[in-house]
Amino acid sequence: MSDPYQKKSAVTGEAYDPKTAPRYSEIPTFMRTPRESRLNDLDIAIVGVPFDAGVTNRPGARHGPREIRNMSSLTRTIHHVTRVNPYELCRVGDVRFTNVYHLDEAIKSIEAVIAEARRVVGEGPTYISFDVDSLDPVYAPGTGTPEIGGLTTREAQALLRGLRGLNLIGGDVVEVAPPFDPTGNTALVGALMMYEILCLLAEAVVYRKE
Ligand SMILES: [Mn+2]
Repeated sequence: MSDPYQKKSAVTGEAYDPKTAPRYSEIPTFMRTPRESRLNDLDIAIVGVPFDAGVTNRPGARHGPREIRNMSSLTRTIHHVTRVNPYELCRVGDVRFTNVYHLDEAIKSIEAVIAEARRVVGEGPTYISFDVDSLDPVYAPGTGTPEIGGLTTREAQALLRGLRGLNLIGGDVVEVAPPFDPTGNTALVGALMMYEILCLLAEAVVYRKE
């Protein structure tokens, strides 16, 4: 079996094999995917939006994408629970953010939250936005608006994994603010939540093609 992570740039055809280099080397990209300059030929584009002008008090999340790129080198190719390999299913790239950003703007049991989310979106095209401040600050202190009594990382993983099979078209992770994240743990958590969403998206892309 060929190495599913062995890739060429979908845009330029340039050979790219992140596995040949140590994780801490090379220029960091999201999940060590090829860095692309345009969306053509990609199934899933990962985009970092360095923006925090809309926060109520403490800016800093503009540094988030770069730090998440760094921490995301820890993610694996194959999801250890679902066995999904998004890079085998889809062409994934880290695409430069160039557009102007337009700002717009309960704890039941996790099962109930999942059921309600699935009921609301049904079969329709669905976008997942994951705010890292939904997590308790013990897991994610590096954010502009920490709130105690938040979700655990385990609950958040269960929640995201409960969204398998939806008609997903995109997703994001917001509010990772490195200036308030001295251990780097929030960036790590952000990277791993991004990877959960990437796996969900990859399956949705394949489902729509079939
Ligand atoms: Mn928030």
